[in-house]
Amino acid sequence: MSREPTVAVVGATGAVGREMLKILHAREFPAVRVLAFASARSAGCKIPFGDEMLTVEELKEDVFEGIDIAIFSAGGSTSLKFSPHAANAGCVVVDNSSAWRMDDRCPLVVPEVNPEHLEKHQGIIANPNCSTIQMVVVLKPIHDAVRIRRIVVSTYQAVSGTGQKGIEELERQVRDLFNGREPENKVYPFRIAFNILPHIDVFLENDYTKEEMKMVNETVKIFDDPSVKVTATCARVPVFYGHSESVNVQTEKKMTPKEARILLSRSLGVVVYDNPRNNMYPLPGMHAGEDSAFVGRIREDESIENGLNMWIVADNVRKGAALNAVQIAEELLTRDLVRVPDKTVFIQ
Ligand code: NAP
Ligand code: 3JN
Repeated sequence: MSREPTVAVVGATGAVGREMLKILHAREFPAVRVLAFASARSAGCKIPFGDEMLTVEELKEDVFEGIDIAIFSAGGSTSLKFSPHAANAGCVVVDNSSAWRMDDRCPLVVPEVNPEHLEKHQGIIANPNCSTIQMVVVLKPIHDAVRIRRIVVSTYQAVSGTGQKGIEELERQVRDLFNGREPENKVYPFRIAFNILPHIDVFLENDYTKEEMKMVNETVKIFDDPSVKVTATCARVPVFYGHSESVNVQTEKKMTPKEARILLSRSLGVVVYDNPRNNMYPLPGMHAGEDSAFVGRIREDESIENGLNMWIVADNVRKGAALNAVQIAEELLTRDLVRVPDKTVFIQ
């Protein structure tokens, strides 16, 4: 587009929305104006955007006129209700929820992995789940080189994945335990402080959780390759920021750990941090606040042919959500795709 866009952040008062505003400012996103929207509860509140304070406006169906890009992070039901109105007003939506991820009309994009999928967007673009994003950034170069047949992943996810309320629950429970009080479980079904819960999002018919099936289905869509088989176990751990993942892959052709380190050290968005003899491996407590996916503990799976094990860590609120969404908006600008080709696709 020939002029700088007007950008809206929807869900601007939330954990992800606030991070989006920080990232838009820090990366000097070329916006002529940035607007903040949330629910009626927050209308009139002020939130920081660089040195400015933005006044939060109530999200309504008719607010999108004149807005070029809306980055949504306000949950699935809000997105299902409001994104079609945005697209119908000619505003391109980048949505952080799961609402549109598996919809064939919506590209599901990680800019380092499949930016070309943006070319066919019809007004709504989906940002993958945080656990999927950090895994595919690391695995796509391996898939391109030696074809991944199967992925077995176990996650260790921070409480910030549950938003502000998850962060507050862990803080409160730790304080209560140290003060001899019985902690209350308001957000998770069991105590999260000094515990691990193998349960993220709701359980489905097949006894997997929805979070686990998001990882399975989103990975196949992003790789555009149904031959890749994925199985996942997702757990919540008492960490504030940074998701960790133990990932095992079986590939068609062999790749040694040394070859994987060389390949990944040249890959976009990936930092290889792998020197176990000197206690160098990625840690959520070390890499929170950073933009890359960090990979270490790369080693051969000696129990199978052509197997690799690795440990991947990334800041779930940044690369897992806010940063990836802002990078999608940047890529839309670079590719001159800030336009809605058919405004009636989502509203008939
Ligand atoms: P959060 O801290 O609870 O914030 C929720 C935000 O949504 C708030 O700004 C809230 O506004 C707003 N909101 C809620 N209902 C709304 C409505 N009816 N109209 C307008 N705004 C509304 O949650 P979060 O951690 O930031 O996450 C927000 C969403 O982002 C999640 O629900 C999820 O869909 C997505 N997310 C995605 C990933 C990922 O893996 N990519 C990771 C985390 C989150 P008020 O302050 O006014 O209530
Ligand atoms: O729990 C995590 O670590 C990530 C959570 C993501 C999330 C939280 C609430 C709703 C999502 C998501 O992005 O998949 C959703 C959603 O389904 O939109």
